[in-house]
Amino acid sequence: MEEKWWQRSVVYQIYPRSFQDSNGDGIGDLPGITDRLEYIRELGTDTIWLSPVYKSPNDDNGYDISDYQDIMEEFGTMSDFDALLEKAHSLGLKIVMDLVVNHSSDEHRWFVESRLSRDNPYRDYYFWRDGKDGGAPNNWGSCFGGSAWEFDERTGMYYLHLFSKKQPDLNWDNPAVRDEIFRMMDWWLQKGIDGFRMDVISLISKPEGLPDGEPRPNGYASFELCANGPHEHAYLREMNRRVLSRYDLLTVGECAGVTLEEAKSYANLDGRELSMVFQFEHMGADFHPVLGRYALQHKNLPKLKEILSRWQRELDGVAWNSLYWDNHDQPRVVSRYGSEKEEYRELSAKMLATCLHMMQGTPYVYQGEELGMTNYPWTSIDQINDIESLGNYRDFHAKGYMTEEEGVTMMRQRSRDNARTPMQWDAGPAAGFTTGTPWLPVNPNHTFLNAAEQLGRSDSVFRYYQKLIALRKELDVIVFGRYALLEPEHPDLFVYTRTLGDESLLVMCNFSEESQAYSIPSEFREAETLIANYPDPTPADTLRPWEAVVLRRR
Ligand code: TEU
Ligand code: CA
Repeated sequence: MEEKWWQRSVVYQIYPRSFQDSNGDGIGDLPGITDRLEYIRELGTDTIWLSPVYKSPNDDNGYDISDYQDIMEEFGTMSDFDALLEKAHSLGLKIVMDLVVNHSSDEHRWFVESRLSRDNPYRDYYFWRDGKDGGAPNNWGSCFGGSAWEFDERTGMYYLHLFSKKQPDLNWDNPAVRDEIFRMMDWWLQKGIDGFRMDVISLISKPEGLPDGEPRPNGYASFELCANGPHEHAYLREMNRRVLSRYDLLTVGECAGVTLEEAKSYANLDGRELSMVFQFEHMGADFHPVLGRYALQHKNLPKLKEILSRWQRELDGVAWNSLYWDNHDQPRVVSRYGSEKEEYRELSAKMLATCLHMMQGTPYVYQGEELGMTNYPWTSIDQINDIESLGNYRDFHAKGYMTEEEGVTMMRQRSRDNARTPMQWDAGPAAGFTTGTPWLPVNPNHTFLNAAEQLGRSDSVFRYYQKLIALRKELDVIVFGRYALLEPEHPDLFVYTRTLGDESLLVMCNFSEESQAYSIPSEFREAETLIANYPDPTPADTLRPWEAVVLRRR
């Protein structure tokens, strides 16, 4: 199988609202991104995933699109986008757009038409159903809390929204919807973009008859019961046949509820569907068994290792992994699995980066992750913008699962807003993100945790990510080597090997603040150090707090 360009890529994810403001309104925008492209290239990442920049009322910060072929007012104009794309390509950077087609905004013209009457030509672009027993058509819950159905007075029916009520689900079973979406995708590809990240693409084929599901503690069935539906792969293969296969793209499906078995279809190396998927199993390793993500949980490293190792082993040679800790929906990994203590923050950030970037798959670096940015020290629920955090807190508070004080602690540990505070460019006001008032507060630690300071320091987290990314470009063993986990039960050490022909790597990561005894396997005792997060050589039988070492044997 010949190598695909995206198998050696490292992708940089930008959440435009929080990346760089260029006109002082406190909101990031396209010209701001264009001004920062050299920074992204210097890191060594070669592809940018742009979270949505299309017209949107911003009920879910752009993941509710009202016009797929126009740019959101606050972010600029289509000519700003064209300038960004042109400069990115001139710098050798590719642009992957965020395709949000499981749902549109309720302000999209299709939905404005659809809700006008039961016999409107656009009625079946969405899911409209009569109520049942005086309530919603079934017991499905929105990912953002509450029911997944909204009653619409005008025609006396309910419409489906797995996310917010301003994000009605599109009916992919309607061929007219697929035609519209494939035409729009091709319009963007004709402009020269280099791929798509596909939002909740695993949910587009709903179960036949929309049956009730197993209720969770909040009384509703999980939206994830829609994952991997009856026509899922047929629709993706149709998309591939009619659009994707005509270009050389990176396509990554964000697949809530995807299983390893399903991923072997979604991300199969035969190229019939997508290049890769974002799976969520490893993100769930620290979830509360009952309250899920939005509850305080403790890390369980053996569980995390088992999940990641299973995906590494079972996709090898069959399909392709994405590799991520952070994105705009996740709390910052340094706060989640590393240490915020100043003496350990950078060490743990480099350790976490090493653990991920030495695996097989395409790594994603989320804006600020390359600096070791941390969660925000929220003090009140009122500071929170995120519709998902607020909706889930509201449900749990109403059910008595969570006091307001516990809610604030939960936000500090779990809220998506932890990833959405402004990018920390320098120590100045608003961290150089804006000359105005930022839409979300800047983390106070920007006075010492910022890009300007790290660009000027050879042992910074930024410079460490730069080395990791350069190694992937250089070494086939990182891109294609076979993965094997060592010490599966160790509660604090994550140790694995990668092997390709006569060459092998030993990756040792200490996920704890304590020194851990570990004897380097004899075959690696004379091996060279490929990269390490401590300046001096690692002891032969100990891993120091948050230590990461990669040994290479040829
Ligand atoms: O996220 C899909 C999704 O499943 C999210 O609910 C995510 O898993 C969750 O936030 C983690 O707890 C995508 C986008 O990434 C997210 O920003 C949008 O809010 C959502 O779809 C709806 O478009
Ligand atoms: Ca702006």
